[in-house]
Amino acid sequence: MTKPRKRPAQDALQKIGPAKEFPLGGMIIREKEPLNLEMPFGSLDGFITPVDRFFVRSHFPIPQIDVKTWRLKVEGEVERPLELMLHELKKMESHTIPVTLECAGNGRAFLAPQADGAQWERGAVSNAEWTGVLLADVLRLAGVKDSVKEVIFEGADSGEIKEPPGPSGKIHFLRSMSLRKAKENVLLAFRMNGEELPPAHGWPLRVIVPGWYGMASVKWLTRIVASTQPFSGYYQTIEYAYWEGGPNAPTLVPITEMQVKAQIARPGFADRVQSGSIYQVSGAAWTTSAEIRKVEISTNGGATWHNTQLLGEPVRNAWRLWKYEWRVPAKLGKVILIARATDSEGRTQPAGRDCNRGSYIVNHQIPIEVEVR
Ligand SMILES: Nc1nc2c(c(=O)[nH]1)N[C@H]1C(S)=C(S)[C@@H](COP(=O)(O)O)O[C@H]1N2
Ligand SMILES: [Mo]
Repeated sequence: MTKPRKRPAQDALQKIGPAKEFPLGGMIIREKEPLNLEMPFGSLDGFITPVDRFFVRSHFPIPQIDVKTWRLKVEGEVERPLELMLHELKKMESHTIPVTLECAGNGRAFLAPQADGAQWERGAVSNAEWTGVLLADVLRLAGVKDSVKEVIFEGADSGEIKEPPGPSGKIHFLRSMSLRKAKENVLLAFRMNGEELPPAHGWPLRVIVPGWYGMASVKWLTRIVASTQPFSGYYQTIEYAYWEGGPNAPTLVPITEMQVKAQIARPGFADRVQSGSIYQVSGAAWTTSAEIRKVEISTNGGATWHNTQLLGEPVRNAWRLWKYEWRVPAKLGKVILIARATDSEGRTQPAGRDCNRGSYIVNHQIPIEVEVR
């Protein structure tokens, strides 16, 4: 019997090594080293994004990890510091949950004036089913002390920050969250869509923070530190933070929760649609710790809106697919489509951009212009 051939893009994600060896079929390549791949969002065809189409966001090269020597360290203000091996984690009670990850820079390419950073369009968002252990269970094993305020996560990947202001020398990718959030629903995942976690997505172990932008879901996890102090590392302040007005002056706040958003998958920018036909407009919508209540669509640039049909069942912190049967006008010319989502907390996607968000959290309504012909 011949071995089934894997699809090329999947092979790419399974390999560790110089990115130039990767066949990157099907994905939009934003950067090869470090590897940054965008999901072709127009290919959205189901609730779960296949591993070979799930976007990849990395700041440093994929680290080489030997699972025999790899350990998850849990240290800092804990009663019992731990060094866990992968098979020990796999013996603990496991949980499987679908979670949508969106990079906080998704949609950056639509900002004007143009913002610095990877020019993500619609595809730095994907949805997978993650399997792992609850962070809360690991923290309980270690015995977190009462004085602890934050939990810090460190990835094995490292590199130099070339653009100022950054510290000199190599740094790792670290992020933190409050102890309260850490005990909520955070997963330490070793499987993705039922497969072994691929190297590009954090093998052998990654954090999955449901409802938060992707940067919180630290990949290639090696260390968890329980701390009594707020953490203000590079990826928590200089990057992945925004300005929020305060009583005295605006202060830098780390990015956390995803904001309500709908994206149109089809049609795409500058697509041609047949005059007088029925076109099935489709896409996905997501929010944080709530359900998507409605997704509306305008086919006349925002003048009037129609409800779309929400598909499947609501799943917290995973996207909801939607569709709309559009009676394409007979008149030829350009048409502007806009989608907007509202969640069960009454939050609606804003029409305009909030400038305090810098080059992150792009959730305002994005018009898609198509041509009727
Ligand atoms: N160790 C480590 N974890 C990381 C990153 C990274 O560069 N290094 N990138 C973060 C960012 S910005 C995002 S959006 C998600 C992307 O996860 P994915 O590549 O599995 O899609 O991983 C996060 N975790
Ligand atoms: Mo990100």
